[in-house]
Amino acid sequence: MTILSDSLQLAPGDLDSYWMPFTANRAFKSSPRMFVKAEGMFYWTADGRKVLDGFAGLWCCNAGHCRKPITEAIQKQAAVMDYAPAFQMGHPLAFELANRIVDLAPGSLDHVFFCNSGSEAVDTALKIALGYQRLRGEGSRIRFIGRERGYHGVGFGGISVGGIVANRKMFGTMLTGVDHLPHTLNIEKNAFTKGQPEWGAHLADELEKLVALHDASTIAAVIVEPIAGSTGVIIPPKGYLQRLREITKKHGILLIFDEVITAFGRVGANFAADVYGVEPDMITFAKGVTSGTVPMGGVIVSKDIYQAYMTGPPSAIEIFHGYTYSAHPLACAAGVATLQLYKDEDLFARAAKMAPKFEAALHSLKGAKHVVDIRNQGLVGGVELAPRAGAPGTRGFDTYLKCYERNVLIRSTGDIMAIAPALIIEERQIDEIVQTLRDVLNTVD
Ligand code: PXG
Repeated sequence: MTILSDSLQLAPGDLDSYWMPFTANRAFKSSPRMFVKAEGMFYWTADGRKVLDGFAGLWCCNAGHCRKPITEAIQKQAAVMDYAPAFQMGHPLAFELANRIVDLAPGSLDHVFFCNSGSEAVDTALKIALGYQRLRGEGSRIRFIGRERGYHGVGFGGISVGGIVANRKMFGTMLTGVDHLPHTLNIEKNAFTKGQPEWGAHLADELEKLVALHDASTIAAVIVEPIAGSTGVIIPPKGYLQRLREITKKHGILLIFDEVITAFGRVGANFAADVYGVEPDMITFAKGVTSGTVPMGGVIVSKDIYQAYMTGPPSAIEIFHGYTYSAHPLACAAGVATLQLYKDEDLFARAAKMAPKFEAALHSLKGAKHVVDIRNQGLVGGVELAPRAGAPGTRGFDTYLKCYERNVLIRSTGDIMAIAPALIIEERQIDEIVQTLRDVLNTVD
């Protein structure tokens, strides 16, 4: 059998069947951008260009591409045992991976529920929260609080607590009983802040207002990304997450950190919870756990939450939730090998060491054409451009395309350019990304 990636040649019509996600399908198919190979910090395009990956795929390939220890572990597992039933059966790698994740997790977060994506992780965490409240006799706590500009994937739970209009408006009423905190981005107050902004901790107090409005006895959980990634790299103001923690604790509300982007080294630590010194009740993860090689996601829950479920008769199923592919053997093999590679190469510390260099390089774009703000933490960077009058997002997308044409992959989200390279990035590659962006901005109107 010949597959397209063997021949690399596409006949007219080959692109028709695939309905691409979050993509302008017709524009793409009239001018496709196709990757066919990846290694380390690079992709190769179908027409043979080598592209520096400044975005770790989609925030996920934290160890770099096609790393041997990971690809070999996946290959080996595929040949030894392709699949094992996920319900009422186990396989050793699932337990090993859970143990390793718990070893990395903060404080009392000590059990892991596996699923296959960030979206599933979020829906799982929301369901665990509702069940937990009910099990402890607080069954009236059925509301969730999310945040404006939050992205929590595309399940009905995730879009309900999320705060992106385009992701919500087409899809009906979603979950009811959801309210939202204000987002924390304020360019007037905080433009060009390196790391955490000084201004904005008080925005967490808005949670008190929502509690006053709905009453604590109706609220199950608050979910936020410690750093909002998809909506343009919004770094939490100093003290903000601490305040959310205090208020949730005071009112018996669970706090969920959605760390799908920020976990596993992205911010120069195991989790953003470590960087900001705040321990939530649950952490959702995906992406970096397998360095993007095999789909996997999960929820790390506190001892207290797990124990609340372990109270019925031992023969009873404790949670009626799970997926055919929860803890899939290939994903677990990839996960174990990935976490081992992070450790062997000390990649989280490497990211922390590289972060000041990344910060300095990014902030050298202050004064570059169109740039109105720059934000960063660890190896996450956002460069916000002024929008074109009447055409928001187009300047960002043109910038993205032009960087790609110059062999650098970053990402645009509206008019914000997001940069999040693999943790193996070299200094000169950071410089190359930033210089390319600077050059491109000079050519974009
Ligand atoms: N939560 C967060 C915080 C995320 O960033 C999800 C949940 C959903 O994960 P899945 O695996 O279901 O896609 C995400 C995903 C972008 C971009 O360009 C971001 C994501 C995915 C694709 C693109 O910002 N985040």
